Amino acid sequence: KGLDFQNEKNQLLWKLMSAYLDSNPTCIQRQIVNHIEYTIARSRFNFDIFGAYLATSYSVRDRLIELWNDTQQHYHHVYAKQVYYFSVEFLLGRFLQNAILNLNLDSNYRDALKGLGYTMEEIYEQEYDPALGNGGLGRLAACMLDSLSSQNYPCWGYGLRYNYGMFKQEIDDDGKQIEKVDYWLTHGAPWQIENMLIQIPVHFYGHVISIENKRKWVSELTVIAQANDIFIPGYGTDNTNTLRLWSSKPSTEFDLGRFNQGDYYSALSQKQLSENLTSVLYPDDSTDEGRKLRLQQEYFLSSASMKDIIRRVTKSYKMPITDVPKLCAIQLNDTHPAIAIPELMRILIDEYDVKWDQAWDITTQTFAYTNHTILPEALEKWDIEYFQTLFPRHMEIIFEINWKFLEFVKSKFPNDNDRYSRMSLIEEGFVKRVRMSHLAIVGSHAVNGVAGIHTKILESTLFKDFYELWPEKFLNVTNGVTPRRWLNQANPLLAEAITKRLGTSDWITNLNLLEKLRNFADDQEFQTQFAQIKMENKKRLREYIKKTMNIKIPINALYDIHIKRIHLYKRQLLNILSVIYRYLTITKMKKEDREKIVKRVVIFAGKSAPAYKEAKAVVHLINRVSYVINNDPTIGDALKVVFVPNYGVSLAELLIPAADISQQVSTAGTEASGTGNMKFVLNGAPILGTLDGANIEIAECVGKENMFIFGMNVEQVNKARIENANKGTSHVITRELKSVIAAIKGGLFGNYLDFSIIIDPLLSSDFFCVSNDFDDYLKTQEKVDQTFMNKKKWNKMGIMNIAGSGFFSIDRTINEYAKKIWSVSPQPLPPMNEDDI
Ligand code: T68
Repeated sequence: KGLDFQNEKNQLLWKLMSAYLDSNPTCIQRQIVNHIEYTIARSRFNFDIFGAYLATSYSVRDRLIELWNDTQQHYHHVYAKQVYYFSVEFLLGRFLQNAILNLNLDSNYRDALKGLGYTMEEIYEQEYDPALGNGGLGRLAACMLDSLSSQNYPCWGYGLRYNYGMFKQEIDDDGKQIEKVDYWLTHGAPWQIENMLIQIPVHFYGHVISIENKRKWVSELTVIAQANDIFIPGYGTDNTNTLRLWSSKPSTEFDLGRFNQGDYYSALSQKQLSENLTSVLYPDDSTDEGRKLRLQQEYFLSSASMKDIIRRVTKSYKMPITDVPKLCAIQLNDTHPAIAIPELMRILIDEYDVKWDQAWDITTQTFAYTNHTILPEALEKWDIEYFQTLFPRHMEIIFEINWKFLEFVKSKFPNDNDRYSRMSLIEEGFVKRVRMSHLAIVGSHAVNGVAGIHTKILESTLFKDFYELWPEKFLNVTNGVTPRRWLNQANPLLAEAITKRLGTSDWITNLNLLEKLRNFADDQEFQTQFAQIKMENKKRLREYIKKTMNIKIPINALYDIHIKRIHLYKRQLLNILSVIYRYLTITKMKKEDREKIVKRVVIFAGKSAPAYKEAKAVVHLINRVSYVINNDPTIGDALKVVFVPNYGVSLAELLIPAADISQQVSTAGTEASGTGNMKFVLNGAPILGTLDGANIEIAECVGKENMFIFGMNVEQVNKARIENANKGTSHVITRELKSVIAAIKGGLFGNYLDFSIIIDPLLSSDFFCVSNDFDDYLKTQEKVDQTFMNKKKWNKMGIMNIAGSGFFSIDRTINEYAKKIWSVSPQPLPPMNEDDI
């Protein structure tokens, strides 16, 4: 677009490029082989499968670069308002297959590679799955990027390029989790392009001076933010957006301070620190360990991204800085990048001479904040002293924001001192701390929760004061997942069957079309097909488990899958205790009765934070139980327990399509939304779960009769917690639970002391109400078995789950953000006019 095709040189360049990017298999082979030789410098006559994978990736990347250039030029041309998604985590999963499917080049590449002696599947398996995120929040960010591109929204993801992703989880001989470093870059990173033109200085430490009535930050340490770009293709569109990940590099400039004082070695060690800034992702899901480097990482991301955006607005678009809100919508993925708020204020006021009030309007119109958790331990707070040392000017700005904010609160709620101290951005106490969530709320024009119940809890408890002040700021945007990866890619057999039934593959971008499957829920033929596909997926999983863990699991069993981060609130403990109960029951059965029961394979996967003792004990217990049960010859195939190590996106793609049911059993009121739940439903696996997070909305969409709901609701949990704390749990503990605890205490699974940290609390205050929900959980498990025996009913339930999952498409989520928060619209690339060429 905008190219002068009368110009001979342009014509030539165009022809060269078109010839290069032709999609017939011979052309693709030529591209691949050329990359073997000229990009990875191997002989084209001697390339192994890893080389083939790398070269294939480079050839796909060439196409993305092409589309990306066109897309950026187009956005620029129409002065598009862009979405900026700031997140310390992007859990992308493997890239190659997704890119090929989105570009609709599957069969072309399949044929090309076949000619070169490889299958697509083995090439895909070569790719290392980079773990640049902890869990739900990071994976949500990746789903959002897929949808933004697929729906032609102009956007940038901004994040950090960690050298070490999430640790690699291994299980030792005793069943304990051990952590191994994950230096993922050694496996090749063909998707990243280090853009040497984009290097942005980010400053730390120092002090603030006044010059002519203006404040100026004189920093002491400068670190360079190096851009690494990953191009994000959309499904069935040419629009290609960017994920820009910053990595840290020492700057070559010498900072003032230490160098000037001649303290060469200490200054140099400061520089080395800056090289380590983006070294490691902190492996904490829903806890804030308050580690110091983390705050530096957060600022590094926020400052570099903010400066990059302002450069784009003022230098590329050549628009005044006051136009930032017209051109940019910045979404904060939790509070981790909330320091971008004072950073924008600082740039506006100190560097562009904008007056405070106008700067504040610009800032609040630009930012919006998504909260992902109500767990108090996950709410970020930073010691003022440390904050002040690192960012003296930002601290001043935060105090000023706070002062003006509290004046405003006072005008609305006179004489309410308790309220002022509750709402202040600064927590008073033995150590004063900055409350990042308050900063994010005050500095944003929109605050959202990620599921209906979660938003209600935010409004009525955690952020009640803010909701009373600004009810119009709060809204709910229920999470979603991308059907591209989580159905079309992960479950190709089911995807194909759906396309056949509906007579169209449009459901991939319009998931509500799945509703039409309700008409086939009773259809014998479709039910059989559904069951066969599930069986194939189970075989695929069974082979993986055999190959990687040498555990044999039966195929004609109910696959019951519980996969997510290990956390007390997610209650893997509840599950494993009920598994023990099932085991004890089976051992007491007569042989002939044993053969009649529904066989169960209970599968767990998930990582515990390395320092989270209770979660580690849960992993240990699951593995000990698994060893005992799987090696008990009297049990046979009636029950198997598998803990699959090193959970991640690729494993999820293998596990989810093979599930008969999924476990979503968090204590009501603790899981903000959950997104795994949606992926299982989309693949036709009913939920065994509580009325928590998005499970509630899933029940509305698929029908309660198509789920297995159990346990207390939020109100009941709140009451039970008080009772448990006051009286202990002896009044709710059942005979069944007692027998389970007795077995653990008796040493059936090893030394009780290994597990007392998680079992003892069940007998006292039991904060997560495992004892309170245990009985109903067992009864509901019983119902699962009963229903499974009725194949017709079971298959119908599965199909009804798929049919009701349309609402949980991330495309619906993104459209809500776009309309209600960002005010952005799709900007599809205009079709190329052949006459121009
Ligand atoms: C998850 N949060 C929610 N946090 O737990 C989940 N926290 O219910 C929700 O579906 C999902 O977000 C998406 O909205 C997280 O994943 C973290 O990963 C995290 C990381 C660092 C510090 C705190």
